[in-house]
Amino acid sequence: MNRFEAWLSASGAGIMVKEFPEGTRTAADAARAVGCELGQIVKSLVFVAGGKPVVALMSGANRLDERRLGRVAGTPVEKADAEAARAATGFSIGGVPPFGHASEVPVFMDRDLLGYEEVWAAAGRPDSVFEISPGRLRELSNATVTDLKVEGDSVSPPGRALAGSADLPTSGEAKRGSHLSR
Ligand code: 5CA
Repeated sequence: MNRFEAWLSASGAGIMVKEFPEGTRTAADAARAVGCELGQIVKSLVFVAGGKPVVALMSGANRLDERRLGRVAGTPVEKADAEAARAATGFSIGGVPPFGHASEVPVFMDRDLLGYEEVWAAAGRPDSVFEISPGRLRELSNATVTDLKVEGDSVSPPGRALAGSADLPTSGEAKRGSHLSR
């Protein structure tokens, strides 16, 4: 039992951890293993804001806009390196859970996660995840729900939802004059 599983059983939250030998290290790996939408995977991303760690829970379909996180955190943020992420949460990247951290870390949550009935988050290891409703996720992580994504990510305009969506560049990477602009 890892420290997160110990936290879960002590919490009495009744959450079941599922292990996937094929690995759930990245959001794409986790979505493939679980057989859910990428957007249902919760990325627990560790940042440093004014020297203090903060965690952002992002839908797997979205990229985090660091300026937005900085605005809600009250000071500019930068990505924590692997050691800082581990020091703050007690877990290694690829398995950082959304709550049950080693220290009191403020948590911010991507509003888009509320659009799913159930989501899946890392359970302390790169091969384990658990299913939870976004409302319960918000409660247990004591998260502030806010808009954190790079605008233009994940939501396909009507009529474009399927055709060619795999080729769509994410907004920050969209090139002027790409084949997509008509
Ligand atoms: N288990 C999966 C799905 S729940 C998971 O933990 N995904 S994750 O997105 O929350 O964690 C991987 C993230 O860690 C990457 O998106 C990236 O933002 C971050 N990361 C990966 N490598 C590094 C690194 N060397 N230093 C800092 N951050 C990193």
